[in-house]
Amino acid sequence: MKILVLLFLCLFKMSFGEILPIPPLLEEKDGVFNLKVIEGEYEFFDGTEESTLGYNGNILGQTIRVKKGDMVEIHVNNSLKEDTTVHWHGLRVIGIMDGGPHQVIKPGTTWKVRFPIEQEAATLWYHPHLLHKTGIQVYKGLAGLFIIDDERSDSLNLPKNYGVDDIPLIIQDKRFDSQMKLEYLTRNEDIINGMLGNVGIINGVVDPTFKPQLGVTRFRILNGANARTFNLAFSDNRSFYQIATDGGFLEKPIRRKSLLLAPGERAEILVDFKSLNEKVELRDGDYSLLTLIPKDEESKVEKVPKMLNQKVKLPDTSKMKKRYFVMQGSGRTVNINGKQMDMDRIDEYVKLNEPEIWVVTNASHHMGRDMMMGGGMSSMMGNIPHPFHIHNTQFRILNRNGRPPYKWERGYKDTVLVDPGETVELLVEFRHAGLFMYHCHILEHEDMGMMGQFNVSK
Ligand SMILES: [Cu+2]
Repeated sequence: MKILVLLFLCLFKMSFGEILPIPPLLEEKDGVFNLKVIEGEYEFFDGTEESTLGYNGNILGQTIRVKKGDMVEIHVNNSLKEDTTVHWHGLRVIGIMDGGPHQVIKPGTTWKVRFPIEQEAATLWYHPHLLHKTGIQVYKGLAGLFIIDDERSDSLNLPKNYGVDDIPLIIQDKRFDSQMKLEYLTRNEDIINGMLGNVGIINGVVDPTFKPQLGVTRFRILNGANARTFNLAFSDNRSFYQIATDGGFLEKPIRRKSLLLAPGERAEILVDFKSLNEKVELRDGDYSLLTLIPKDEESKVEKVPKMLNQKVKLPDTSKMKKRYFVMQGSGRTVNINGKQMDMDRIDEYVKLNEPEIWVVTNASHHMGRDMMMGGGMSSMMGNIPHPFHIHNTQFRILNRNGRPPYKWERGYKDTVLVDPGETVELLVEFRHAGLFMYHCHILEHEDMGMMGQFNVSK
């Protein structure tokens, strides 16, 4: 597969080695963030124009950056010929502002939301969530970052210069045919695995190059792929520090050599490039996603901070209500608790501000994590890890099959990868009322019905 891809790349002489584009920060106008959903034209490879979708551009979206305590107003204008929605993934907001499948934005109309930012500093994102159409709309380009700052993130000695030493990486994969035209759901296995690509894309570009300063660089990594879980590592096996999970900073940096990131998940990492003499690659398996070349410039940050966030104190969970979710089925039969998504059915009724435990099981049987870009792609039929995402909350992972969660997943999470045969217990709490979704973040699974609705009220 790899050789095949390389052959394609050579034949087509791609935009290879292009400098990593940084999604620009979206500027407020009269106190409003304006997003226009547009149909674009975009060349992933020279001379192969694709029809894409973007927010205020041909592909992806500008980065929305806000501060805890802000009242934020966003207007989303849909200039497409089809419906869309915009979901603020990871954000705690009331149901009608959540941007799920009920908040349809009709062609030619503008959806206006206004909400306070009440949660801590984190790297969130936004993307469409239209019933049965999330997969294709994200695949065609709709995804953007939503960054929250707070006093803590401002005061920590971390790289903070956006686009210089604080680098967003939206990692995706797309599949191109022999003519390098974009494909979507053209194979039977796509229904089972979700849409896996044969080319890695970062910030909309194939195999880009980035020149980090010589010192500590921060990467805010989003897995914005439809279905692929990336196992990220550097080609020289250098270690790095994970500093944040989906919903905020970890208590302290965790030293790691690889980072498994499922669709929908984010992580922030610090990498020290002081010792970078020649190029190093950020890879998934042996597939190179991003090439890093040293820049002749010192960075301002030389050290990794010792502490990042308050100590996590979990409440006594022994008497909390437990709610059970079993992800099962495969292909067109994927479901949760035997039910497929129904817009007219509310599956769970949850009390506002009352912490409870969600017990989430992946009822597939065998281990099947051979998903790397550089690895085989055929061996995951059926027994697929499912990334479970819950709207309107940042939760804590209490345990995996009864064992404590990994050190690096003890921060706030909104998406958790559940392996076949695994059960995870999540401490959830909802601070905003309304109707929300929980679902698998393999977008084709979501589109096929692996989703349910819960109502939060007093
Ligand atoms: Cu799934």
